[in-house]
Amino acid sequence: MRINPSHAVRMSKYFLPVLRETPQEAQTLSHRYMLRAGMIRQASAGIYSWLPLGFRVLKKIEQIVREEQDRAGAQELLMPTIQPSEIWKKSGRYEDYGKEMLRVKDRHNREMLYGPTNEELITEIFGNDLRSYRDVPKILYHIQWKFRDEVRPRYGVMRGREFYMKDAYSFDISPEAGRLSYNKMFVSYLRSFARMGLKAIPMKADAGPIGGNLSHEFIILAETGESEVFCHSDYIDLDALKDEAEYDGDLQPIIDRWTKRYAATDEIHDEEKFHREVPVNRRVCARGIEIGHIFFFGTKYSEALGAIVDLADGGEKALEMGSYGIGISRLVGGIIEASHDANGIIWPESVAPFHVGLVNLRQGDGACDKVAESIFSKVASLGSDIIYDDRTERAGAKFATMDLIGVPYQVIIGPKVVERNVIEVKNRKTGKSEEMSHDAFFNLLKA
Ligand code: P5A
Repeated sequence: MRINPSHAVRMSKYFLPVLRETPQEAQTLSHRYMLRAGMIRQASAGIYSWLPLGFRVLKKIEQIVREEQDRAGAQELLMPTIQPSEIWKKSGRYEDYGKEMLRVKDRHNREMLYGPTNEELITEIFGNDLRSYRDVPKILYHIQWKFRDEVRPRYGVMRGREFYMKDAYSFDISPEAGRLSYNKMFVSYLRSFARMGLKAIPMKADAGPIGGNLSHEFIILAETGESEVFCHSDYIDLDALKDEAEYDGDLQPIIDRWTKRYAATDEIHDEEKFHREVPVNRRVCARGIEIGHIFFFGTKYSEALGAIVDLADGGEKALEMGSYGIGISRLVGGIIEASHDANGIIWPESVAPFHVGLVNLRQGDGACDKVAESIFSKVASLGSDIIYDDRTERAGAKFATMDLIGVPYQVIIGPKVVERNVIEVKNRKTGKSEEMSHDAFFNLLKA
């Protein structure tokens, strides 16, 4: 389900409303850069429109999450944003959710709500067509907008009222089987975040209003994070989990290894324990952003909403369930917090809106235009996403825009390089420029 095989756009025609001034209303760096780079615009407090550049990043993150969910054996479906109140009354959460829940009435005066999460609805859907123990295990997920009327929406998309979430739900016959599903999601989270270039630290967490007694948060460290994190410095420096996980094998050793690495972070919120147990020169007090949260809560919803199966021996059993969330829209801000410099965003290649930014320093010059056009179409034909700055702007303004929007490779065309039949390629991350032949660059892209 790729959005586009290759996306090739000309900046002169692209809707990219870049701001020169720093917007006053934004308190965090990611929020400022997202506004300045023309990625989002606020519609109302905590509610944003996603402009073309921001939308592309959102969709790339979504696709990584989707691929890793599918790989773990989860099945995608799509539930609506609007839900009936009845199922929430059955689970007892209609009152519990209080003012955070956006309640609406339809024309028949029926109570509806904009879903803040989907435990009730998925349990009802799955439960209605459930017959026997042979119908499980299953993990179902969707990627859908949520609404929570947060008291203090802030930091742009990081704590929004309307936000985009991947939420998965597991159904199993026993707590032990449920734990296997939990482990699959745990590993798929490690893989998803690693693919986005993030160091996500899993830590034990409170289940809060979702319920249950087994829960982990996935945290990335950032100055503007909302949670306080205390941990041992040895546990921060992780290398990404790459291809070691096979979902049909036993995942528990992988999880144990990861959580053991973070043994100190298991109680990461516990400041006292931290001061008692971690040596002074190993103490890291940091702030973190919660990008994912997983829960195992047993039969809380299956009992209330009737997700009950017949057993082989004639008995009945309410299914054991877990739920697993990733903040897709929050991740856009989170990745920027983790990867930027004073000039703007530095996108990891896997989520970059464009791989290549083509800068023509002499727009209108026949030779330069010709070379730029040929690179533009060649890059597109190789399947890479490219944005071509074909405006008649000053060089300085063009460079500033490319740096701000964070495109990993900038290809710079000017009379001097054109004469020598080479191109200049700047790596956004290292800031280093290099001259190379056209073919050398195309090979780099192919690799
Ligand atoms: C798990 C999936 C749940 O809602 N039910 C379904 C469970 N968990 S959660 O922790 O409350 O949310 C999951 C993730 O969603 C992101 N998130 C938000 N992102 C932006 N703005 C918000 N206001 C917001 N609230 C939650 C977080 O990444 C969280 O980990």
